[in-house]
Amino acid sequence: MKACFMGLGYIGLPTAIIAAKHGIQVIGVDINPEVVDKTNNGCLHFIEPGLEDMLKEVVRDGVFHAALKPEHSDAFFIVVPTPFCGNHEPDISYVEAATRTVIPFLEEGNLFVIESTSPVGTTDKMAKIIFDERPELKGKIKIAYCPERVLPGNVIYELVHNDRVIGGMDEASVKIASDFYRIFVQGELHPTNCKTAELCKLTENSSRDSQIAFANELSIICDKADINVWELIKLANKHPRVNILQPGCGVGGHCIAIDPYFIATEFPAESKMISTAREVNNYKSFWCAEKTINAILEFEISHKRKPVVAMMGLAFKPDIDDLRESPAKYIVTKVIQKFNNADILIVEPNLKEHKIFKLSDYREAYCRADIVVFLTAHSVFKTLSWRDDKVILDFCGIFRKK
Ligand code: SAJ
Repeated sequence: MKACFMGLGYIGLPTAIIAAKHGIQVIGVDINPEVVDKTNNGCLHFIEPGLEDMLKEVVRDGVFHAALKPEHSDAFFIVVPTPFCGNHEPDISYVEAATRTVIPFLEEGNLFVIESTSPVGTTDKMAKIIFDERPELKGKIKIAYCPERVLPGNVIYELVHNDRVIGGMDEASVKIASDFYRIFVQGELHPTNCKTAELCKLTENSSRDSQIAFANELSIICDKADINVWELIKLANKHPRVNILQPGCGVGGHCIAIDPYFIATEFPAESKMISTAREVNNYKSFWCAEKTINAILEFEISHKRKPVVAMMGLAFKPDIDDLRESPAKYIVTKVIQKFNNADILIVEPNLKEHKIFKLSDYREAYCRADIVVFLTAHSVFKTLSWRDDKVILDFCGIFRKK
């Protein structure tokens, strides 16, 4: 069995490596020559615990190699990004480009799978592109959509143990795709059609976005009502059928902050709640920036001097170094733009340096600051003690006080 993975990013590379570890001969393809070189040298181009050792092993054993072009294989996997354009419309041009690249290498009996998060109908569109160019392959290859659902930081475990949805163009495609994933997936494989699988992936992330929006909306209500939102949610969650998530300074990352738009732009009239959840979560970041700006202005008026401000966290979620779509980064940028010559200390303990922000040590910043703004709930911040002599804006529940 030989498999070709198109895209060596956060999902494509780990999946390719796990497949290679399970006896499949794997070629990983990327358009970036640096990624290809690094990968062939056994080096990861992003952080994922445990993965680099596995990469070194499969490269050394000769079961995996990276290249700029695909090769004839039994199965092809499209695992490239699907970003969105300015108006939040999904951009499937990478999926289409990768599909067009593999078309000349497809042969009778092959399996073609899309894993990239995609708007509903993408697999059908790619099938049409394939058969327009290679009509002789109609009915002779199997086509499926099989989304991933792993959490960065726990990818090796989740790739193997999570259940997967296998959406096939027909029953035979479901069967052949399931046979492939069964080689390394210990979770259950759930058969369906392509469109349901496409919407299922978008639904999972939209569901989480909506649940976080509920928590974020509660936090704004509680602020106005002078109620501790952390205590409120803890108490409400004592109900056997209530499970409210935690508020924060908005929703970031490359999945939850993006995927709901793939439903909202395609079904604008129908997706009221999904669109509103996006608005609520975006508004929460704006609200946190305004709160910070007001706290600085109030301090200036009451103390007749500018405060030292510590902005605690830049990453989009706790204990990672990933700043993509980060609400914390957005808030820090807004505050700096407003007070460009103020004494603002920026803290991100998971980064050594940043090309735009000058970073400070978290203990020093906490000690020096008059106003402390907690944006990301990094574990190290929880080692700090509450200080009554500081203005503390705790947007992510470090101290869980009002
Ligand atoms: N967040 C909150 N409150 C919470 C939980 C999260 O504000 O109670 C925020 C985080 O701080 C972060 C954002 O939500 O800014 C997203 O973080 P996350 O940990 O919920 O999710 P991601 O983006 O790292 O990964 C998600 C996962 N999807 C779901 O949990 C439904 C993951 O399983 C997917 O594979 C991934 O998206 C993806 O690639 O689609």
